[in-house]
Amino acid sequence: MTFKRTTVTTALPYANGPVHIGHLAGVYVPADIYVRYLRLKGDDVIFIGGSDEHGVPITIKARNEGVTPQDIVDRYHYLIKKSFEDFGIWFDIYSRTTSQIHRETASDFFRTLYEKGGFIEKTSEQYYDEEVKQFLADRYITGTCPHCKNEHAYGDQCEACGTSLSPTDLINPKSALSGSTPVRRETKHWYLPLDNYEAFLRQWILEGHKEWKSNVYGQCKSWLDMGLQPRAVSRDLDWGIPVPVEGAEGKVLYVWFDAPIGYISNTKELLPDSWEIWWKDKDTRIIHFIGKDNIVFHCIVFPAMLKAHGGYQLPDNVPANEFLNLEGDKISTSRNWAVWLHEYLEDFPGKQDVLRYVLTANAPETKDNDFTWKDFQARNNNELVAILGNFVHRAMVLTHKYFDGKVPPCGELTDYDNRTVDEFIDIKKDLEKNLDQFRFRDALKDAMSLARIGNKYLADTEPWKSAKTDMPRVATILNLSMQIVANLGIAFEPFLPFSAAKIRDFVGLDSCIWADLGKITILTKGQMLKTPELLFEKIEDETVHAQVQKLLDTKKANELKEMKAAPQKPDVSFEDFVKLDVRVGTVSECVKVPQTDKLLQLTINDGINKRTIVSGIAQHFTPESLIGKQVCFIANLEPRKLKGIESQGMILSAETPDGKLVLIHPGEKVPDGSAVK
Ligand code: B3M
Ligand code: ZN
Repeated sequence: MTFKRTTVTTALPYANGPVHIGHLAGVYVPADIYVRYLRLKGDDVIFIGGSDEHGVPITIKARNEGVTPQDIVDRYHYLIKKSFEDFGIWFDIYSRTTSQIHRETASDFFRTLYEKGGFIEKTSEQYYDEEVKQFLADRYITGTCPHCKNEHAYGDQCEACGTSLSPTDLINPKSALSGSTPVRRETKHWYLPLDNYEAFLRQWILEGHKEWKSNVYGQCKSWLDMGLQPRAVSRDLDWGIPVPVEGAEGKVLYVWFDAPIGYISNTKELLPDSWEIWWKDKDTRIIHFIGKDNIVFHCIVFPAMLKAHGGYQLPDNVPANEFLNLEGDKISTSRNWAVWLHEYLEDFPGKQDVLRYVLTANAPETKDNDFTWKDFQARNNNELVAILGNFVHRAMVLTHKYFDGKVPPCGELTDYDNRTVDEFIDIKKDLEKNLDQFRFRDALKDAMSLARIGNKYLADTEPWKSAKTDMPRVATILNLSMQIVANLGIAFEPFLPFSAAKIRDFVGLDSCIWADLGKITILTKGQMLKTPELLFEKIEDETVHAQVQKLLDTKKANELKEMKAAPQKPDVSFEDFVKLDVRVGTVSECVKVPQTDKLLQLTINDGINKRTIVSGIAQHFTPESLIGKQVCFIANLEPRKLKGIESQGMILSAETPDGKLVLIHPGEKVPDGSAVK
């Protein structure tokens, strides 16, 4: 198939949190590799990104923080945009779905479909909160899961057992807005009759796009085999783009209706006069990079919308990835189980390419994959440092040593030299094939093989040996080596843009054109090289241990958060309560009770006397740490003997859910003997 230009889009991330390694690995790094490759080839390409700023989760976050949804999206839009820029993911435009142009574009799109009779109007019963006078989004309804009896299930899903629910499945539903029991009320919505497009979609995808990745094709097939149903494209919500027809007050476009139109709006914003050729011309190829959870929207719903509208090209390919896990667990924003891009850059400044490398080498292209810090370290040390960095550095150092840093002249090539060049060109072809077919892991392996060829060439030709006898041969070897270095400055440009730019700078290469890859005449004789610098540095054990520790701390914090307080004991009467005599005293002495692990013997100044209390807290406090501290104690507990010592009371402490003890102190110093009431 021939085409003249390519429109590349990436999923618009929700602007309700920062972006993490899962986003990069799944969508943005592969898209960026692809776009950089097309640009190197001189193809006409636009790279469209942006934030998705509508939807219920944003409103929930805003409500929890007591700010407006606009505040939330403003905060995260700029943070996300900056993270992408920092990692070299350079969109032609990164805009937002709250822009005016998007509002108009999405509105017009809806109106066109509406006027063509492309929707069904349906009235159905939905939950309504009478206190706050609002229909409730599924996420705003909680109740008991009918399957596992978890009492905190949401109207769309039970997170305890993973079942998808609809709000009416919940037992004892409650509104998350007011806590009241919602009532059912009729509401009208517009539905896109996907079933009408089923035959067309079957033909277009199942017959027409057998070349799609098998995970994408398979998901489409199973959706189509299950049969498509009409889907509501409006919601009762006050955050979003108003439904632009009469009688739709208080209703907005469903976020998944407006978001993909965002690709078009952002193109319009970028190219007000020529945007149409990028979406409507039949010689344009459209590629959507997304994660697997977005497949149905990009392969089924959005194409049906475009088809219903008319005039638009459909995507040519949707190379969706599976998910990246982190150290064996699913990445989760709410559980803070992630490596956030902005935090990574604080801990590893200047090491964008290391992360890009690891995420590509390990990309979840065909199945879910795991990111581990150990693998990160190993790939950096054994691959980037030992192969790519090492070769570039060695070739530069040798050229400085023998030729004062100038590219030496190339003499006659030996058979071995020619075989090396041929092998290089063969790998280039493989690399191209992999890039063309969205196999970026394999493509990166090919690029690394090119660097390996360089290392092997130096090791086999041993120019330091010939230096004693045959300087013209040394010149040829180092000329060819430096040509390979320059080639790597091109080959790695899609994958490791920062390092590739450094390589090109080392050798004074201004242009970077894919067609030059494989040529051994890139550098001219006499060209001055820069002083060699290391491209990558070893990552030490301590560094990765610190990252692992950070995650372990997160895990611990999550576990504590999830631990529930013990159920309450039966009620006691006020009369019973006042029988307890609780007082403040100061610990004047404290020793461990011999031959026990748990017991401390404390002497307490209680304002009248000194009294002895024996307490089972030795595993939580050292005796010295308690001396001089004010504590609260029960003064009238019946004395009892512990290990032969009479204990006259009991010290009060709080016990955390994981069993740690914290002493109860008065908030400020009070006279000993003060009563606690
Ligand atoms: N915001 C979902 C996501 O971030 C959604 C993608 C929209 S693409 C048009 O996974
Ligand atoms: Zn459940």
